[in-house]
Parts: sequence; C-alpha cells; structure tokens
Amino acid sequence: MRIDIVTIFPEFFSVLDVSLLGKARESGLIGLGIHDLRDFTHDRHRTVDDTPYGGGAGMVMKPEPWGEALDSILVPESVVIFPSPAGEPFTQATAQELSTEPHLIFGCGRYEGIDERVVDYTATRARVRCMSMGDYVLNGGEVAAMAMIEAIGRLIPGVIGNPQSLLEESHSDGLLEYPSYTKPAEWRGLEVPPVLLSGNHGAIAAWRREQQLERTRRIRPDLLD
Ligand code: 6GU
Repeated sequence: MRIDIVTIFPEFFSVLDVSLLGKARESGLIGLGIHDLRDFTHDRHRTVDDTPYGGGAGMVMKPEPWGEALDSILVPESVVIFPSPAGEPFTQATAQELSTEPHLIFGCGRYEGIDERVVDYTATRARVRCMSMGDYVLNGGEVAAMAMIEAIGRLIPGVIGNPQSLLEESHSDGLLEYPSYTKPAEWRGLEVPPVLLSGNHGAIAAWRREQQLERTRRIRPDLLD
C-alpha cells in the first residue's frame, strides 16, 4: 500500500519511522510520501488560509494549494481521506475496508477546515471519505490521520507478526476484548482467575466470551444494540 499525506506540519509524521509501521516501510509493505502544503503556494508568505465568506471566527484553508497538491499525487485508484470532526465515524470496519486499498491520501486540514470545493472537486477525480475519530475536537487532522494510519497499517498482511492476535482484539468481533494475565499467578494479593490455570480450553474460551459480553454490557452497551 502507498500512503500520501498532505499537511502544513510534515514534521508531525516523523514518528511513522519508528515501531511497527517503520518496519513495514523498511520492508516495502507500506510506501509513505509526506507533502508540505506550503510547497504548493506561490506567494512570498506561502499563504494557505484566508477569512471565511459569510463571516465568522477563524480561518479557512484556501482551495488553490490543495488543488495543486492533490493534482500532483492523486490517481483514479486513490481513496482521499479528509480527517474532520464533521466526517463519518472511523471504525474498525473502516480500517478493515481501507487496508485493502492500493493508495490512500490523507488531506490534513487545520484552522476551521478546508474550502468545501476541494472535497467536491476531488470527489470527481477519486473516491473521497471525510472521517471523524470521535465526538471531540482536535486542532487539525494530523493526529487523527496518524491514528487512522496505524489502525489501517497494522491490518495489512505481513505488518503484524501473529495474525491470530488481530482476530482476538477489541472490536474485531464487535465486542470489547477479554482481560489478559501473565505470570506471576499471584501479585500484590491479586490472583489470576483460576479457570485460566485449569488447562481446560473449552472452559477458558467460555470464560473469555462471558468476560467480553460482561465488559461490553458495562462499558459500551451501545455496541450490543
Ligand atoms: Cl478526524 N479531525 C479533527 N480536527 N478533529 C477531530 C477529528 C478529526 N475527529 C475527532 N475530532
């Protein structure tokens, strides 16, 4: 998979060199391009924003630099993702879907957003998804893009050593994950649930399922609706 990112903070994404996704890049499973939006401006001050038509607080990102940046990166096979608190919810299912795409572009907006015509125009050239990380507001799309890239990247075959772990984690089956324990069997007076030491694989599987359901009912009842 190829991932391109357009941002006014390219240095934000230097952390993608480390950890799991850094290895995936080295091994060629993921190709990454980070593009400074200001490189697509033509004025002395490298201006990327302007005041909103109709008035109101804050600044809006100008369409011209975005148009030029996306023209230079986009192909008809691309999926262009605009992180936005006004987008559709990004879920594990979204990550699963996007993990099979050959080319993702993340357009990271700042300020009060990007001129809406950038989204409309881009949608005539490729598939576009405006995606939100949750019901809270971040200063820009960069941190959200990073989270989405990690969620998507780890689902690409070969990026994670043990694919079984992908099947057993929270949200992969619509439930929260069961609690995990390792040695010692007693720690600070707290014991590991005895069933896990029983060697009875049927009983362990049943206990884990019960824990998943109990946790989900207690913490995220909305997932059971
Ligand atoms: Cl994707 N972007 C911004 N700026 N804020 C958010 C978000 C995205 N998701 C939740 N809040």
